[in-house]
Amino acid sequence: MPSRQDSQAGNTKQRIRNVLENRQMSQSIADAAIAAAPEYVKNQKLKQWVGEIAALCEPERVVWCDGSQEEYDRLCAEMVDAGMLIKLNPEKRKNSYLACSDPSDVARVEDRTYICSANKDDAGPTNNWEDPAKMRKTLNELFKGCMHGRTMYVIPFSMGPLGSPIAHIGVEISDSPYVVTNMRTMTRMGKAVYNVLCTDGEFVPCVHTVGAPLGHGEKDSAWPCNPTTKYIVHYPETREIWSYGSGYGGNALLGKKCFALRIASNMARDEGWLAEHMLILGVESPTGEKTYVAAAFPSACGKTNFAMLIPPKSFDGWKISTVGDDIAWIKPRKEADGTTRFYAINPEAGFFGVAPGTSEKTNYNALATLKENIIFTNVALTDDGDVWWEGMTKEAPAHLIDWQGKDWTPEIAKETGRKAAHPISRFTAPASQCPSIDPAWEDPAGVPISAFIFGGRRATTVPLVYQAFNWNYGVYMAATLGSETTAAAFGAQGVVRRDPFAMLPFCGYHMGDYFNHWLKMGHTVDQAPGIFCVNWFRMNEKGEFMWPGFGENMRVLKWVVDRVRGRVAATENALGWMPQYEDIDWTGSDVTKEEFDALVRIDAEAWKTELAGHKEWFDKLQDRLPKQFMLKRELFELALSV
Ligand code: SAT
Ligand code: MN
Repeated sequence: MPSRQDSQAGNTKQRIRNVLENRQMSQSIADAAIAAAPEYVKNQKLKQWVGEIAALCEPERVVWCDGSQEEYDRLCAEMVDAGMLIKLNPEKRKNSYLACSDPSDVARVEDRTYICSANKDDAGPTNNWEDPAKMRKTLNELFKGCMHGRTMYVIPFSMGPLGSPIAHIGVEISDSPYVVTNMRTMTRMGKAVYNVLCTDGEFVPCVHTVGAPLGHGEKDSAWPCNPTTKYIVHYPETREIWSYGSGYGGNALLGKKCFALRIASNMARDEGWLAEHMLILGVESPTGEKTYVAAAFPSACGKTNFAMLIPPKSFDGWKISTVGDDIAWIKPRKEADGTTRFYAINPEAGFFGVAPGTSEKTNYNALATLKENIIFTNVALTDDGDVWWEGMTKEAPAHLIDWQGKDWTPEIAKETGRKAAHPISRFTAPASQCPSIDPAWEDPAGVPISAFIFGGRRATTVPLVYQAFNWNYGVYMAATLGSETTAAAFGAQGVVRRDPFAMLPFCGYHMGDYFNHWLKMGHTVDQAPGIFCVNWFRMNEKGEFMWPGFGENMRVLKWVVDRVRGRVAATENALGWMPQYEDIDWTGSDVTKEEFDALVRIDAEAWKTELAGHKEWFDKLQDRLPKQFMLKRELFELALSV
């Protein structure tokens, strides 16, 4: 019988052997991953990182994506075979697919989203925080072997036109072919990125897994994800993103909210630029004069519609063009004449838009964008192999397969209230297919921004439009931007949620620091853009919208453009500068002076409540709030009481 000491020594030896074997196995997985890289991948840091992630996740194989049409078609065909995608009828919707997600994986998961800065205070009170060392330990355990039985894809992408001085590179590693195909539409993805990356270029590493390893011979599900464990993690100091457990939208397409907003907002603060949750549009006058504006709206405020607005018929010769529908990266740049202005790019290459409510009537351009090369997610399937969603047509088709794969008829809907499409079902569409796309949308230099617009959904209090007195007042206005919850999204109707700059879930650091950064950025340009607030959603006593919205918003937009061009009057009041009825172009409209006056009326009582709301909101950010905000709030109070 061996002694106790002998067996202890034996155990130790075995353990050492195991460690060495594991290390060897890890090394050979890493070597194989690196060996799979095409010869045009020259960046050593990238190769080493891919090797490390492969060793951790232990995928069955590694594929370095080239972004080609062949690759896209092959992956789609594989997903069709696996039951993950349905190919739509090519006569109705050429080269387009429908994906239906697991019902547990249908939206971004804000309560599982973390900003893991070294110092908790740097993440601020509006973000979830965890100690980075602790989070790394948690994730290391979760990611160990998480890609068993799956292919690990290496997805190189540029946020912004390749090589643009405003653009940045990321590389996403993912075990989801759905992510690869969506990233190809949403970003500039593929081989050409390696030319920019060269041998030692910088990139933001993004690691994603659906968190559903497969056992030997185990059949995959149609939408693999982890139903119980999800983490969307950002390390702002080291500019890393780690995402576990979800295959959906912003949780998984890491170039979008994770990189282009949460990580980029950190880069922007450190480097002196702005990474914003804004659309960018161009306004062209009949004389060909072009003015670009960037606008931020919280969700459910018609942001995509505004980005693709079609002016009313009476605005003959005026054109709106779309540069971006969701995100803007904005950097100050010195022009040849010595003046410094803000230039903006849309870092994305596609639209990941909400389908329900989109129709030829509400957004003709969006619908025209969706003719071909689209991936739909969670919409309904028609009997002739096309898609449908609530609000697409006035009459619903007589029969559909809903987003959960069940039979659906208008009668069933009436009885059960069951929607055919998920309320935030999506389309992934190439921006280039949008009829209103701006000719300069891919200009590496970006487009010059003349105005910022901020708008929320407010039934009362906030006027149709006003211009802030100056940059600092504008920053205050944007910092206190509020929007009322819609029943569909949050259960309770009419509660004002503060959504500063529409960035609440997307700012990757302390909101107070973010406001200070905006204040500072006003000084980096020679003439700061005008800042405007709009509200398309004011209601009368009967609960009816007072403003027609949609294309009619052009009337307000024209006033904004004329203001920054210095050719239209405005009247000063307690909030800022506001148009009188005669300052707006009403040709072809039946809005009366009385109606307009009601739309811009400032109700002092309502504003008292509003300012109390600002105080409550500021109290949360107290330690890092710009000092001048409290003063400004008091000045508003004084101005409103006279
Ligand atoms: O899912 S995304 O983050 O891409 C879109 C959204 O929720 O705003
Ligand atoms: Mn958005």
